[in-house]
Amino acid sequence: MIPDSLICALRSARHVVVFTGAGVSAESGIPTFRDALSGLWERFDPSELATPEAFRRDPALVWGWYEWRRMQVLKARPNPAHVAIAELAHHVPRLTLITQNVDDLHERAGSQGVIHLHGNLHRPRCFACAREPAEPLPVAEEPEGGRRLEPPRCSHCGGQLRPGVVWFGESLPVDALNAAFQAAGECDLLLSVGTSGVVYPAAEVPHRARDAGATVVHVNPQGEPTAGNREYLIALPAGEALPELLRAASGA
Ligand code: BV8
Ligand code: ZN
Repeated sequence: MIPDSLICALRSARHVVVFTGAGVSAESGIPTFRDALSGLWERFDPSELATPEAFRRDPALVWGWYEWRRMQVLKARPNPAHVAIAELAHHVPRLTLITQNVDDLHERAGSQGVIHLHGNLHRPRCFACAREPAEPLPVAEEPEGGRRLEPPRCSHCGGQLRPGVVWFGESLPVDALNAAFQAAGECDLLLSVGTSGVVYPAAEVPHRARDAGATVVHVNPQGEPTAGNREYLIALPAGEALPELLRAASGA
């Protein structure tokens, strides 16, 4: 299933980058970014709901969506893909994990130093003064399909809390993006796992690795056939493909 040339590239790589999107969490039961709009939010397009304008217009609708997603994450568990990625770090000289996801399943699988390009669900902050709440937020038991929820107030200035994610039209955290581009530019091999590659500038990461001469592997059941002799497509779910790639890298 994994071509010999790719096994060879995996075993000789000095620096591997793993770049993940919502597909890596799909087998944990977390809907992919496009599928996250069901229930109360099924009539919305993510790029109109995941925006500061949507939050200003209807904070309870947007906060309710993120709390519903946060509750789903808290109920979910890392799947074999998250676990294999965490284990892979012990079988290659250097591994940089970059994710577009706002869940913490990579960390819960044991990955360290995860670069979150789009923030994370567990770090809400005040929309007005940007301070984070002193206490972690309680988790409301969400009804099926979710509901509107008034955002809590900032204990410092009384402003509304917002999710700690990067919305459309907002800049990515500069340090995270620079670290991601730096790693992409110097790696020998990049595994792109479960992303549709449509949102920029994050989607540039695999392109920079390819342009810098790295081998690029796309793990995606609906992936596009690849061109070039250093690009591979493994059209399997991440939960199957990553343990295979780990076995190939570790020589097991
Ligand atoms: C910025 C956090 C400006 C929030 C997210 C026109 C052209 C180009 C760009 C633009 C444009 N108009 C506007 C833009 C910019 C815009 C953009 O790229 N828009 C897109 C829609 C065209 N980008 C931005 O606004 C960014 N900011 O540009 O700032 C700026 C510049 C300077 C100064 C000031 C401002 C900010 C974008 C960040 C948005 N936030 N997430 C939240 O989570 O709610 S994006 C979100 O969608 C994800 O984080 C991810 O990045 C993206 C796509 O999601 P994926 O992870 O790829 O998931 P998806 O569902 O799409 O696909 C899942 C894949 O998995 C599928 O391919 C599927 O086949 C596969 N899969 C399914 N199951 C499995 C699987 N794979 C493996 N195993 C399985 N089991
Ligand atoms: Zn505040």
